[in-house]
Amino acid sequence: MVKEIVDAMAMQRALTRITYEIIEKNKGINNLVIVGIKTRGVYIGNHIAERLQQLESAEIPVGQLDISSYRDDLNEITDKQPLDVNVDGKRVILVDDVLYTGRTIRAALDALMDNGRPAVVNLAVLVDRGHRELPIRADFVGKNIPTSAMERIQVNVEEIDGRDSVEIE
Ligand code: 3GP
Ligand code: 5GP
Ligand code: MG
Repeated sequence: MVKEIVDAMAMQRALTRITYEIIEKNKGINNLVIVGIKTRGVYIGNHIAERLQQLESAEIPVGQLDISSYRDDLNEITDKQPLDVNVDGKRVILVDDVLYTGRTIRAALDALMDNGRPAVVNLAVLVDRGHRELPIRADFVGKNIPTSAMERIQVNVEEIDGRDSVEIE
């Protein structure tokens, strides 16, 4: 059974709220860089960058981070460049679609640190579904969705899935 819990409108509002929170916490947008974790984190990061542009009239760089070679539970070896943006000395907003065990974020932090020394790293996620296995939390959360381990959250983004929504199955 699939149930839609966040529709396009609610997703837009959540991302707009997160954008305001980012501006408030960083006292502006000076030195900000968004780093989206592939795949859907990148699209969510782009949405936030668009809002920042509308609200603050400034272009924020959006990088893409591929953490596959940094995971502790998968042994994927790639020779691809994991990060395509400069984070040295920047205020980094790391963006992912779903936060679950926290292992992806742990890997993402490793990948970031291998590519420079960010001044600050904050985490923004569209959905926090609980079940953390590491001491990691998000600074900006679109929606907290308590789940059982058997449930799956499906995040749909317009660019890949043809619509913006969050479903639980
Ligand atoms: P994403 O790369 O766009 O984030 O992990 C590969 C894809 O499978 C992810 O897409 C994610 O959205 C989706 N997915 C759904 N449920 C799970 C899950 O329980 N674990 C992981 N790792 N991915 C899941
Ligand atoms: P973690 O590493 O925190 O366990 O999981 C985070 C990553 O796994 C996210 O990037 C996300 O893509 C994926 N993930 C884990 N659980 C889910 C889920 O229920 N739904 C979706 N869409 N992605 C998930
Ligand atoms: Mg993801």
